[in-house]
Amino acid sequence: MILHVDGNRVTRVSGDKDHPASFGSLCTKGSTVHQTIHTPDRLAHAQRRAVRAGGPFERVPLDVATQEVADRLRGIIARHGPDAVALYVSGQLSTETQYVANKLVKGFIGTNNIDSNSRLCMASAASGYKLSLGADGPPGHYEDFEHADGFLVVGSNMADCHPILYQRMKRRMREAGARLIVVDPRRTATAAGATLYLPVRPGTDLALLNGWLHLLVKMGRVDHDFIARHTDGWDSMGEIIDAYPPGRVAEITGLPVDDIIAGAKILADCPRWMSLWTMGLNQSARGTWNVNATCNLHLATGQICRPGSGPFSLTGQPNAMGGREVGYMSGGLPGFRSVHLARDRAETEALWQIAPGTIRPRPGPPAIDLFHAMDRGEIKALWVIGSNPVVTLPNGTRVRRALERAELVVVQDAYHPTETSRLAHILLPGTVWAEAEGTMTNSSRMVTLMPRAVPPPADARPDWWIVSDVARRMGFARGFSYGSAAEIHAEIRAGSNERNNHDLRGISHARLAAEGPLTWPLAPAAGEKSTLRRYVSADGRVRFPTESGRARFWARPYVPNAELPDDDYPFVLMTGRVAHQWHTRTKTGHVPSLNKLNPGPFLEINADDAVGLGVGEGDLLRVASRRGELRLPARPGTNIQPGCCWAPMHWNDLFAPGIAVNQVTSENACPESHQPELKFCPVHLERVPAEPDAAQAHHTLATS
Ligand SMILES: Nc1nc2c(c(=O)[nH]1)N[C@H]1C(S)=C(S)[C@@H](COP(=O)(O)OP(=O)(O)OC[C@H]3O[C@@H](n4cnc5c(=O)[nH]c(N)nc54)[C@H](O)[C@@H]3O)O[C@H]1N2
Ligand SMILES: Nc1nc2c(c(=O)[nH]1)N[C@H]1C(S)=C(S)[C@@H](COP(=O)(O)OP(=O)(O)OC[C@H]3O[C@@H](n4cnc5c(=O)[nH]c(N)nc54)[C@H](O)[C@@H]3O)O[C@H]1N2
Ligand SMILES: [Mo]
Repeated sequence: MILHVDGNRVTRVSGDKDHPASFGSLCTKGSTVHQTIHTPDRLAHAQRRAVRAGGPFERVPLDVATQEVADRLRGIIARHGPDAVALYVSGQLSTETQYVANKLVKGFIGTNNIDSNSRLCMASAASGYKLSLGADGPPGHYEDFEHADGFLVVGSNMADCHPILYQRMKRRMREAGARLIVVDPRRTATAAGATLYLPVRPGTDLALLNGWLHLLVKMGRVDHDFIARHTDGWDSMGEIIDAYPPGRVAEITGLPVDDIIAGAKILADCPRWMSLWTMGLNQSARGTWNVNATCNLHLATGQICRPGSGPFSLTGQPNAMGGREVGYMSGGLPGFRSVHLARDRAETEALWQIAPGTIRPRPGPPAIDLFHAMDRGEIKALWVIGSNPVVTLPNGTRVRRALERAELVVVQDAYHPTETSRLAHILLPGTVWAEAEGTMTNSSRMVTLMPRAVPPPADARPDWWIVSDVARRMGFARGFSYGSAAEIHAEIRAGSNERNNHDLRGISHARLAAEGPLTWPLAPAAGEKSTLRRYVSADGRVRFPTESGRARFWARPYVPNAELPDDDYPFVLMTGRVAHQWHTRTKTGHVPSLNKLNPGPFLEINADDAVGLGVGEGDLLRVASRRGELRLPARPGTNIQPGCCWAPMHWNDLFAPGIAVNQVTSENACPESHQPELKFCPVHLERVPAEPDAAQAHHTLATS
């Protein structure tokens, strides 16, 4: 992206034709992003308040605020131990910020209480990849889009959420006749362009994926040579393969037998195909299993480790990959290392120059449990950086209560108010991406250096700088005396981990500034080229980063969702995104052209169900689950199957009261990844009279 700057302001942005991932394309949110930098609600100063419940914030100098944060954290640690403190961070921060936050918590405070919003997003992909292939991260590259003959898109609305990649896929379909299968309970904009669209029942993808394995075996499309040379566990798959004939899969998924077979035929006929998925698979109580079952299909057919193939999870947030690399979830350490492994802990202790045995061997609580521990009073201080958990974690009432009970809540954001910053004691003013130097990594392992284009407003400072400043004031000057993001990056580079194929040695800020984006693994030698496919060497040898060097099959049966619809809660609510809004709208809420395109909340329901409920377009529906309720205007239509409804996650308490979808969602989570089931929530629907307040919801954020 190229920024056009006039004085201290970004006045316009345009696509960068030379960028090797976007080739100059921008989506609507990208082309308007300059309108989100200089807004009236930018948090430009630190603020604090003594009495939290409704008390006023007062502006304080940044060094007074960071000193107070340091002192109060130290006080809480002295009284209650390090496990009384927690950080909750974000895939929207630079890798350098994610790295120093993790280092402060796991290396210096001495707890593993740090988790990130990736827990709600990519955790299942991460744990699924680790189990199936040996390491986190997609094995292939965006370049594979230009070699594939087929695309299997499961639980991903790419047209709205990854529009640039969607265009890339459509081009391949136009130019090379590539075919597209879309599996989604809603006929989305992505489904509209499909060769074959499969309106699966929510939560039943595992049966379909296993059913396709069954059919591919029957069709003789299994690559026995690849299985024998590069995988373990095929012997254990017999029962699963036998158990999912098309008739049974049809019963579970609600799909016609012929369509299930047609899907298998497309996969069987395509010489090279990739699978692409996002939250429809990850945000499930069986998220990890969904990912394993997807990998099984690729391993069984040898559709991996060669151009145009492979399982490819599309990353949600701009830098969730960077965060996964530096281990910013509760069990991670830099270089895709893990707190579970003694060798990984020892290497990280050496990198951080701290005493052997400092890093604790047990992961801290994953996001949902972290807020439970706060609710129980065990965690007393929380520092949130770049996230809005009050409205993005499931069962929001409980999250809010946990924050209200905490002794200290610090929120480091670029805007105020947000639903979360309203509950803080201390606000720290972070920068947005155009105001600070730092790197981000995309799903293709391509690292881009974001230069500083404009100075931050008033007291706002780069997030890595604020974290390091608090760390120094806590007494950890030795580990946090960084003068620049480049210095932090040099340390990250020193933590490269070749066992996980994570080689950053050829990547530095200087080289990124001179040459543009670079892809890891990249060895330091001059002229060295990055490997596009991770587990294949230049001479074509395949080796997965497991003990045996082989990938692994996992038999993953279909299991029904934990909380199923019943007489009291007969509908299934799914939640997600629309094309022109971003998450909780702290940025997109400022852009009139985007708000014109997607002006407000709604509940999509099937037209026949709307008749049964007696509602028409815009009529208000009460949506109640076992945990809470909200009110949304109905949008009847035929794109969603009967018995299901769908609401966007974007409009929350700041827009209008009683509309935040996570008031009703459940905390049921995948046992392996701890990612919650945000895509499946049984609800009761009922027509209620229109409320004047809700109808007149304000379209811009309040600034008090
Ligand atoms: N416009 C826009 N783009 C974004 C974002 C944004 O906020 N706005 N956020 C970014 C982030 S962080 C993320 S994680 C991605 C998310 O990108 P996506 O995952 O593509 O978006 P979602 O709308 O969350 O969900 C995708 C689809 O999953 C389907 N689904 C629900 N349940 C099931 C199921 O059981 N099986 C299957 N197969 N499908 C199911 C839904 O109908 C929905 O169409 O988007 C990124 N891009
Ligand atoms: N029901 C339901 N809930 C969901 C989902 C769903 O599909 N359905 N999706 C989940 C997913 S995939 C995700 S990724 C999460 C997202 O959840 P969140 O991360 O909580 O949502 P955001 O609105 O992106 O919050 C980011 C915050 O960081 C601030 N910010 C932005 N840039 C910067 C910066 O550079 N520095 C600092 N300090 N702050 C910054 C923004 O102003 C905003 O307040 O939501 C999850 N919740
Ligand atoms: Mo996400």
